Amino acid sequence: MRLIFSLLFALSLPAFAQHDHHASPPAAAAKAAPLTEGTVKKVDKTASEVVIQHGQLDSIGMPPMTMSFGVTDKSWLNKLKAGDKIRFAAEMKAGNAIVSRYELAK
Ligand SMILES: [Cu+2]
Repeated sequence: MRLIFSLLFALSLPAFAQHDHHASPPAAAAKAAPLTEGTVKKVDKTASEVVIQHGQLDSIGMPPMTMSFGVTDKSWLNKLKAGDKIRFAAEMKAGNAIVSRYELAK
């Protein structure tokens, strides 16, 4: 019984976090966000997504992981390729993580 209660309590926390997220300032803040290191793992032009192994992304509250992102500009899908090392900024748009800008890392 106690375990279930703890679980329910833990599950209720993200709801508060999300509420806070809605109140956070939009575009201007995201543009100023520091760039995060990432490695392109896959470019999916059909889905307009790019899979990136990324470092800590404070702008969207994510620890390092490999995941797919949408892109702000679809032409980026033709420029990026698997293996590219990039530095990028991410933001949440309509519930999806998207790359808001990037540059190739040297
Ligand atoms: Cu992630």
